[in-house]
Amino acid sequence: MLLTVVSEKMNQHTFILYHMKRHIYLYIIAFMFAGFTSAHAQTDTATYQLTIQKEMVNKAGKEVMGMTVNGGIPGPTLTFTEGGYAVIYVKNEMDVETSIHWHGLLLPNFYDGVPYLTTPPIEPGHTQKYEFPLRQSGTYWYHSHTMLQEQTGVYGSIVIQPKEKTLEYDKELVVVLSDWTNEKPNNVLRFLRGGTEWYNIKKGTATPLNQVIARGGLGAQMNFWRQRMEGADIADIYYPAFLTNGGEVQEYPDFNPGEKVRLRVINGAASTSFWMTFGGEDPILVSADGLDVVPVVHNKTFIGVAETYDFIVTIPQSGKMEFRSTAQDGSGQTSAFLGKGSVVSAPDVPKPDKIGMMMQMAKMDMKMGAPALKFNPKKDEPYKMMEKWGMKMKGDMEGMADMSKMDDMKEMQHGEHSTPPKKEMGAMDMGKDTAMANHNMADMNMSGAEDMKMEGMQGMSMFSEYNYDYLRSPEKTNYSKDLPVKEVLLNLTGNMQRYIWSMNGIPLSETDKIKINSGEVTRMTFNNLTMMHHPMHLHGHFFRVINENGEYSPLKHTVNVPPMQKITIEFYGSEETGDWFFHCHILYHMMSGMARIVSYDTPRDPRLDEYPVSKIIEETNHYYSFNMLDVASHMSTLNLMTANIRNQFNLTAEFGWNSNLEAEFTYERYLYDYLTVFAGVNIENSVPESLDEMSTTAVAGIRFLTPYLFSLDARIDNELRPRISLGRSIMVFPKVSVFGYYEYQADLGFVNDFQGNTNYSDEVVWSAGAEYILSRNFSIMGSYDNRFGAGGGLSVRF
Ligand SMILES: [Cu+2]
Repeated sequence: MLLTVVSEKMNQHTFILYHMKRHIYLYIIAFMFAGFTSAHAQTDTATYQLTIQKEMVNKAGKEVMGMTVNGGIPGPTLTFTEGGYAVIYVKNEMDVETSIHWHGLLLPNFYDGVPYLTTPPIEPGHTQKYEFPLRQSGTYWYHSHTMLQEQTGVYGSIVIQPKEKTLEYDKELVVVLSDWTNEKPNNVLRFLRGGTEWYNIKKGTATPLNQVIARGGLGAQMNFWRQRMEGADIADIYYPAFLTNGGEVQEYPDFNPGEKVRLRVINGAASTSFWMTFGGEDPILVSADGLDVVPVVHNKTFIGVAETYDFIVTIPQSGKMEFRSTAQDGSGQTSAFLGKGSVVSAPDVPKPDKIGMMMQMAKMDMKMGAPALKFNPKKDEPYKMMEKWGMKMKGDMEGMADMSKMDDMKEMQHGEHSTPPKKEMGAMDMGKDTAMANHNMADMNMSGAEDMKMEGMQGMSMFSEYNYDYLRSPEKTNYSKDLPVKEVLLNLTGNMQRYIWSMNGIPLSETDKIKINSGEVTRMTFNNLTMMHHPMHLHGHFFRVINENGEYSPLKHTVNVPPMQKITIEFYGSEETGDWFFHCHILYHMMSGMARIVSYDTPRDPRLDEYPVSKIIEETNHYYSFNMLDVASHMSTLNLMTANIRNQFNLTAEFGWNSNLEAEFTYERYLYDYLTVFAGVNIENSVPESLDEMSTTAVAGIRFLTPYLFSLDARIDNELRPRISLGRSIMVFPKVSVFGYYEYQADLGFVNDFQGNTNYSDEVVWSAGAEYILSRNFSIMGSYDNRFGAGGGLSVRF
């Protein structure tokens, strides 16, 4: 049967035949319309040819190597008609493998385009044919699903026109939003793994201690540090440009005053979510993730990574309207202008207040720092994890009890509500919400019980501007109550310091598939235990995002889960074959383990025999290297580190110009986020200030990240000498970090005690210093080390 599906001769008619065996009712329909279908199958086929190439492109002031589709970034818009048939040939003219995933389309599993999981990769020089019937209409997109290629340009739009037009408008415009880096995406991920602070400094979103103290946030900062968190976080990566259809600014003068234009907006960014705002008359939001919603006037609208929204806008009588997309962290924006004349500006979106958020969150009853890596990944205990970490809902319930929100809250407790009820942000009071929230954060000065209530409220309302309550399906989307329901709880977990992302404390590489069944409703609850938003995308299905519209909750393919919030989705097991990918659509999170395979547990397609699924799983567990070299007047230090999710290799060498040397190689294994065991070899000069005699010892011990973020190292060497050390670095001013290190080694004389003396000796090493960060790769540093003395020099990160 599967062979029939791939047959070159396949058309819609055979597709229906394929389904006949599975559905009797479909059989009857197919029989009735068989003649009609086959007669039209040929004429409704739209064929496209896409060619992917490596090309030098200049998107942000610098020529860099990008990947283009048919010579462009983004690639061309593929236009189809609902009920038709798509045939797409994708040619890979690059020297590396690639793939194309058709994001949001309901299609046969084999054509979903996730390499090694559902579809063979497109090898260099090869062309792959994709073909599928078009079962839906709306705005969708396509992108490479091979590692980080999407960041370099492999994405484009898909428009499927409905069989019958349901909305009134004059013209259409497709808008693909994206983010652009001049760095190689692999280097971006490497630096994130290395714990770089540069991206936040570069974008002005770092929150150094002096600013935190100036805001009166030291207590909140201590609370965060105690829970091993640095602070609130919105986006990790610095982008020199955000793009609208491939440019920072786009002009579309060919629209006339009064015309109604359907804007089909797609967020094709690798890791950036945007606030969309519109100049002139408020737009009407008409569809979300390709599917119609009850039209609603809605100006400032959030678009998570991989989501799509359609709006109908009216071109102003005089001037050109601005459609602006502001990066969620306020680090940049991109605009399209529709029409001619003077600019009718879109409203500004205030920059989020990270310190304010941190202060507000610190007041809430919640436990942060859930592990991204569980001690025992074989033991999946999501409910225990939810109880232990995150927002303490019970407290919130009590706090809310007399605030006339009880009914909503009860529903929420039962998973009926994804996000807290709130006043919908109208188009008119745009920006006010944020301003008010900031005001509350800064001026909270209440007493006792009232304070507690407010904390509950604010805990809920803090991220309420991200809820989906304005999306209402025109038709009921709920499932029959008679259907069996399978509950799945996924705590979204992550570790910012190491940049590891996972679910339930388990990254993709350490877990099995999530089993789902045909004819069953799967109800998934996402409980975000991290400081970041995660746009979760399920391939091959639409799911209900449960919101205040109950039975009319909207259907989506991607849902954004705000920090420390819960969202419940439901979908019906309607696809009968195969495994589907399910992941956070922030590319760097997906590539760091925040992904799963959702499986109907059907036999694997034999066409994938040569392409083991382990390949795509291993890709999320690569080794990345991060190195540092300090060259100073008193000493030089070299740190080489290479790590995947559980394993790390370190080579450290310190050399003082006064002839002191210490070098060490260790292998280290993460038992969970904060605890590693390690073993290795240490070499140092045995007589101070002389390199004549070196002593080599084997060392073994543990490293532990303590509350308040101190790195503790406790070890013993083969002469049974224990040693303990503690280190910490803090950004105190913008670009300025201070660091300190203390080490104590005791020699209890257990070994080498030939004379019978119980000679006790000890050794203390300490150092302290400061560093001024110049760029991603360079810092100026000065330090004092009790072995090497004082000095200054340059730090290089590479
Ligand atoms: Cu994520």
